[in-house]
Amino acid sequence: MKQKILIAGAGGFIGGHLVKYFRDKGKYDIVCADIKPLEYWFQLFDNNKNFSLDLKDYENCLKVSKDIDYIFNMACNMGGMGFIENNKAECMMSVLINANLLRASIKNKVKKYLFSSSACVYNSQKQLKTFVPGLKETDAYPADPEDGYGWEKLFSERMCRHFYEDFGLETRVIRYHNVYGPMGTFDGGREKAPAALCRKIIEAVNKDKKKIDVWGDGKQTRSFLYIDDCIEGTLKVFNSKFYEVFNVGSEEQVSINQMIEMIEEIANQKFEKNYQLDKPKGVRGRCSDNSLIRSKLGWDNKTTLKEGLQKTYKWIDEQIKSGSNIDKFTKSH
Ligand code: GKE
Repeated sequence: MKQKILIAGAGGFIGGHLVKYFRDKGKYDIVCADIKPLEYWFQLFDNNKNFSLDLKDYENCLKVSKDIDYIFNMACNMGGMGFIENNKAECMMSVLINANLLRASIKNKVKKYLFSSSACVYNSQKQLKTFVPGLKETDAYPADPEDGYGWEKLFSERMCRHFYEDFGLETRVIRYHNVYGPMGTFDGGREKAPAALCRKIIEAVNKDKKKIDVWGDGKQTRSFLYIDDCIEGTLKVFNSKFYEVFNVGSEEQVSINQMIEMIEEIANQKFEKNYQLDKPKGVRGRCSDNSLIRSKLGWDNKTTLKEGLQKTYKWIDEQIKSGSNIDKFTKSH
């Protein structure tokens, strides 16, 4: 009997890559679920069971988790700063997905459940300066996370812990730090900084423009995790024996200006910057500290930001040039 895996949020960025990973292994029955209509899924494979439905609904959670061994819950209503800052209530509604999938996991005797949390749970007071020390897992408390989205993630992390302690469900929790790469959104309002800035520079090159828009003053910092490293880290945590939370991120902290310089090198062209101080900026500085996952699981980020940006830039450039089928990556669904 093949093991049966449910990927919730299979139509999204990390979910789509996870589906591909398991499909390439060839030894699993894969059930995929996402609220988006199938034509908008970033990666769609015919030989899986694909459900377009709303996992905020308990009955739908029961349906897709029937006879499932393992759940990867990547489903949530999210995006980059431009989305989460302006859609706090929508972001918080994702708590229903996690609550109902956890309940259904108990009912359907699921063996293990992974929840995708975020660096947005970290205490904002630790992220007031540029180039902050890396955030350790303990830095989420005392709680003062990103408003809306971050509170939902922190609450759902906590629910996973108590479903383990009270009901014995094996839960795993990962705090992802700004994951980027090919097959993700790059326009339309949900895009994050790496894809957005690659797209802006590609468009400037194509239209022979000399200036690009940048949100904030460009001095704010982040660390960005390439999707291949993200998938590897996800599997490490999932297959481990630990139900405590782990960072899965990069320790390569850069300012947005430094990231733009890397993209300019890839494009082989420099641009003037129009700094838009009224746009969503989020925290001033953020970076992962990987000490815990390095020491307990032997995982670390491998891809440099420059390497990851090269691949992302190339992919976005190809999408824009071909122009076919790009609605799903450029419109907010
Ligand atoms: N999205 C975007 N688009 N951000 C830009 C742009 C642009 O054109 N230009 C500059 N930025 C700046 C933003 O103002 C912000 O300060 C920084 O880049 C990073 O923005 P982001 O990639 O949209 O998102 P954040 O890192 O602030 O937050 C994200 O964190 C993740 C976890 O680390 C969240 O939106 C979640 O997507 C996620 O949980």
